[in-house]
Amino acid sequence: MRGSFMSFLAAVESARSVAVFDSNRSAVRVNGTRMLADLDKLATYGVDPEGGLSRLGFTSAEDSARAFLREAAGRAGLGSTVDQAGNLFLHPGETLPDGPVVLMGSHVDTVRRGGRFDGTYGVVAGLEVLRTLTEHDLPMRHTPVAVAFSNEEGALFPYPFWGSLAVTGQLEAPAAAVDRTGRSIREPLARAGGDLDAIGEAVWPPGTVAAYLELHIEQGPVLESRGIPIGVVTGIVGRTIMEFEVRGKQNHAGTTPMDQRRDALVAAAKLVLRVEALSADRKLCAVSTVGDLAVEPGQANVVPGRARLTAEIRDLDPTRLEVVEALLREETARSARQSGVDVTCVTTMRSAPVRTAAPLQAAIEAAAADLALPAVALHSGAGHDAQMIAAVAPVGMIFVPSRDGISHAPEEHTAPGQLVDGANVLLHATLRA
Ligand code: HGY
Ligand code: MN
Ligand code: MN
Repeated sequence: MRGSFMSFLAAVESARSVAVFDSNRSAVRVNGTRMLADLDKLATYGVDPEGGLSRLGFTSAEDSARAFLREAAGRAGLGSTVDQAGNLFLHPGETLPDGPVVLMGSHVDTVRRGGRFDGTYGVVAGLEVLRTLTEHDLPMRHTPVAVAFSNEEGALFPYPFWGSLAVTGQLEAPAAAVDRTGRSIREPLARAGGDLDAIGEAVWPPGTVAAYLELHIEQGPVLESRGIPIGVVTGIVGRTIMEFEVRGKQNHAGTTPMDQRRDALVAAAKLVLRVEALSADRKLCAVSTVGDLAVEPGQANVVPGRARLTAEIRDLDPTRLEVVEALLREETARSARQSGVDVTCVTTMRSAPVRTAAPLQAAIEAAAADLALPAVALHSGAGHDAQMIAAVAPVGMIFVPSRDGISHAPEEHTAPGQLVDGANVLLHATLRA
């Protein structure tokens, strides 16, 4: 009798402690003021006099931003580690745990004249969640770790997703990596704390990451136009980048008859329109862009002899990307023959579309519901480190609205309250991961 009364008391006590534990967990919130102050501070690194931030990967501006993150982590009693690929990890304790970990993060490098939230928000929110979990001493199944992946944008060293490719063993020929002027990545990587000769050691052993959660601004118009604060990302588009070089014949602009020209820029201009038509008119892929074009020698009185341009295509369907890439090569070769120019084409990047993990989508939805924040499922038209990590671990992504759908531009903006809401969803999704 006494035994059963004691076990009844024990059951009551245990139910009560579970209830207290659960209410502690569900009541916990990030320190929004602290996180927003970190974002403000980070917006001071890489200010471009022409507007926005030019905090390109592997530059001193990015080094300063990363130093600030390490200091902020240190002030919170957290440790920091840089791996051979230049990825920065912030973690409880002195050393990076072996795993399994729940990883939260993104990148702090920007495009030229980019915004202050793309990538940086996910890293700062990851740090804030880590600080919150530590302060409240909330037990977790897996150790939480925040990460700033190196060179996600690839704006200076044109190897986008450098850091996330390295940790997943997908980085090809890193030793040959150079910027557009031919300068090796070796020294800038070393300055960031990496080591080109040992970069293979950055690869994560299987099972290291139990879950990867990336919080990011949407960078598009869906959430704002629907008035919904949280996006649950279901998939991320794949992307193919091709670099074309068009060689014509440099000649005098006054004396060369129009029917005797081999104008590299005119041929390149036709290619620009062909790339646009792939998605805009022919609907063969979701979007297609020429984002870079250089003309040589670039003088008003010279028929251009050489033009270089990029073509970037994106879609959720890998087969469509393959078909469009092959078609663009074939049609460009045919058109070059007709125009009397030579065209070479190199595909410099292919990233596969990915689906996010259903259990993490569910964790994000449940976290938003607990916080009474409406959420909607959507896919990402932008690329993210999550896409690379999906090769080795389950990934989940949370979006918050972008004002006017603008990103990769100085006007990029998300309201402070929406930033804090997103961070709280990250916190509660992490607690469920
Ligand atoms: O270009 C992208 O989609 C990413 O922002 N790097
Ligand atoms: Mn970006
Ligand atoms: Mn980004």
